[in-house]
Amino acid sequence: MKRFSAILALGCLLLGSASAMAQSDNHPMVSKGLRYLNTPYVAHTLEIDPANEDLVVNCDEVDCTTFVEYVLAEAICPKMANGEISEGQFADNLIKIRYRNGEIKGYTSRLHYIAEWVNNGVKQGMIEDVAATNSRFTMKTNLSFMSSHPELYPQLANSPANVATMKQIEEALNGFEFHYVPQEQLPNGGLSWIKNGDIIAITTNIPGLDVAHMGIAMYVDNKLTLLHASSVEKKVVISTLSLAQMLKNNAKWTGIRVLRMKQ
Ligand code: 2YP
Repeated sequence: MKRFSAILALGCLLLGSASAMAQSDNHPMVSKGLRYLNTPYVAHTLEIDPANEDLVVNCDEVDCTTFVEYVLAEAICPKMANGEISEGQFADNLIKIRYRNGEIKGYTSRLHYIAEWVNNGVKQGMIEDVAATNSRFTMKTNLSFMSSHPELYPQLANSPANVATMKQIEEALNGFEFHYVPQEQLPNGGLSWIKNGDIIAITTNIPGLDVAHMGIAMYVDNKLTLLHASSVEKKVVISTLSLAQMLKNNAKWTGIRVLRMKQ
């Protein structure tokens, strides 16, 4: 396992102890996710060294995806006798979550598209696709966003080879159906089979993209809300709007995929 900044990883785990008392009765994804409340939203924290893809652990600045990844990596850690979790286990989980088959082999080995992030997580036995077994609605993958917008990604803008590899990855991922809940099928009160702590991936009509945002399902006063790193509020928040209302308010958001960590 490639070394990473142990201090930062330790920070992730210490964050846990800061307010472990709060919400201790909640699902681990919620109780550990709540510890990130008010953590600043910062994009591109994984793009530290475009020439050298290595594990980045930075729980002090998160985007929607890294927030879910850090919480999941911690939530699936077995607890040690003293209730702590090991830094090495956290890092190993994070590599399994973030990289294809748990192997860091350059920028394109990172699971950039959530369609593949989900497939990998299911294959590695870390998550299950609960929308697949509870919703009859499906979408088909049609991914091309990264290879058609290389200028948005430093590791693509300067590397035709990486763009070509991303194109191959996109082609391999395309044409597959996945289950989701269309926006108009999601009530403010959520659905009986969507539980606290479920991972929500918000589907999109942006050409070439499958998912545009992620977060953690959290019922508040019988309303299904989203615990997420908000690029609008620039920090981790519990949405004041219901998830259903958030979808209605964003013309680019079409529905949700629902994943669940395996305990
Ligand atoms: C991902 O974007 C990136 C990964 O490269 C990156 O842009 C793509 C296709 N993938 O490793 C990862 C972590 O930084 O972010 C996410 C992005 O959501 C942002 C982060 C957000 O809402 O905070 C994932 O893909 C989740 O939804 C999409 C969204 N990307 C775009 O909308 C282009």
